[in-house]
Amino acid sequence: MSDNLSRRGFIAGAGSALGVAALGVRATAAQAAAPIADGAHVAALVIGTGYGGSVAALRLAQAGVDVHMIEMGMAWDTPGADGKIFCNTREPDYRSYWLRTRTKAPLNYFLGFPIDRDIPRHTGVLDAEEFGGITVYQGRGVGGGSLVNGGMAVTPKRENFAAVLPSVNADEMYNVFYPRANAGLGVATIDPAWFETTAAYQYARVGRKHAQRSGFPFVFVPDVYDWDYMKQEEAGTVTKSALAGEILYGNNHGKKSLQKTYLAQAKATGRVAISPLHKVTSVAPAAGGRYTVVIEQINTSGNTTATKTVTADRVFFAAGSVGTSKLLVRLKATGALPNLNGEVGKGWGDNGNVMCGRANHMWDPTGSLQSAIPCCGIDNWSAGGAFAEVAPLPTGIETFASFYLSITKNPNRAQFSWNAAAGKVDLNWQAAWKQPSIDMAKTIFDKINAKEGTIYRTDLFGVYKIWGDHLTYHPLGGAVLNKATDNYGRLTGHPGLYVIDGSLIPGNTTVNPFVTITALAERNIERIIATDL
Ligand code: FAE
Repeated sequence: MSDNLSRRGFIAGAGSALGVAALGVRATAAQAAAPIADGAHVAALVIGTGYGGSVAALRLAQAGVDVHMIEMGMAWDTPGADGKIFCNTREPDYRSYWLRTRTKAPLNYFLGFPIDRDIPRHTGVLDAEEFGGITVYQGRGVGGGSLVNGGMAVTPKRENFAAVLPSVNADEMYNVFYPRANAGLGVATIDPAWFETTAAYQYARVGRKHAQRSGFPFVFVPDVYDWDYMKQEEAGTVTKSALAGEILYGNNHGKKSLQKTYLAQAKATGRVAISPLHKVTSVAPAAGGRYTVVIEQINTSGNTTATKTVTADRVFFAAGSVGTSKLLVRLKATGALPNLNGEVGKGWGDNGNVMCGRANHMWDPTGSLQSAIPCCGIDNWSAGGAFAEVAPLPTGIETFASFYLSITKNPNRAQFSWNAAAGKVDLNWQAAWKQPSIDMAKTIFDKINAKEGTIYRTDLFGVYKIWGDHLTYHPLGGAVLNKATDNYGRLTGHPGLYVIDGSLIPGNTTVNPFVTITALAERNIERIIATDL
């Protein structure tokens, strides 16, 4: 498509936005509330409502472009019979898992006993998506991963950035786009004085003591949780949320999910509509440089209730690393998007995630009250290739356990490929590929155990199983920047298609990923708006 043609496409879209605006605020609000109609035409269609999608929607709308966001998960704006939108980590119900009849908790044993339980099949908020060698946890719903994650909002150390995104100008990122992302997300750090005194972070202070006695740098980690709200939770003046174990299946109060930040701002422009319980199944070129997008509307049992075909001038893939990779690999292999290049599906990594617990002595309790929001970590990246979050075990009872999620420099990368016989996309990650992560995590915890005279917990991931090495929370890659796309996320071979989520990042961010996903999206959309509109 020529520049002129692409500009015409966007102007047509902007024109329809002006038409809606001329009808007044009520028409705009009605447009925002209604799901997308069969046969509709939109200027910009965004697949997914996580970090990348939310940044794209807000910035496009601010530039005057009408945006429709398509989200396969639920809206998560209506309380259930118990008055709560989300269920508690300790009492998973129909709201917890995406289309499963039994929970699949990341930490699935306690004292050696399995803790998973039966639940009704429902479009719940957490997807435990199983591939041959790994279970990939992802958020489902308006807000994507921000609905279920710990909110740890970490900017990588500048000296590590070249390994994270080698083709991106680090000066621009650290001077402009990381600050913009942190501001947009509402990132803040715990009050250090409160940290020293609150019972809710005794587990973190024990984690710090053990790290420092073994000579490891201990760092506070910023978060998007409202820290003042958490203080009020402790004081008993507001409804408890982080201090009541709300996290993995959604947080009802203090966490600033995307619904409260980027998406709230995007909706306030009047130009952004969202269709929840709608899943994109196909994108293919149409006449006039546009794209035909096929969307299945589903009910809360996951059954398709309608199939809609719409057209869009621009399509932004923001379905997350797994969602975007699966779509692109299938659409290339089945001929819908034949010009995508051979890099599509490659470069996928697990951010080196591995979990473990340590058994503390009886005189080192970690506390029965544990804030579900982590606030600190142990940095052994340069010496041992591991950054370990001191994570909570918010069971409500004293466990004498210290629990950690390590992010490691695991070099293994997997590839998504189309399995025509089975009609699905496979990922060739091997379970044994976690061994480098275990070895790197051991550079921290073997030393701490030796110093403290303690041992690993063997009862949290099975019977006599030390390592939580079967999963990741941080899928990254599959449509890597400057390989499957150009250096700003434009998919090669199909002008008007963009990738703007975690699939751009080649497998590792050295720390928790969403700040980098957000900052990269801010960088790319600024360029796309300036040059492609
Ligand atoms: P993401 O947020 O996953 O959004 C993609 C959206 O697209 C989802 O809402 C999907 O439902 C939707 N979607 C997928 N396919 C389709 C389709 N075909 N049609 C329509 N919609 C579709 O993508 N990261 C941190 O930095 N700090 C943390 O503390 C942290 N904790 C985590 C804890 C848990 C339990 C989990 C699961 C993740 C955690 N993460 C954390 C990772 C973080 O949430 C993740 O990297 C980002 O959410 C990825 O952002 P994307 O925009 O790539």
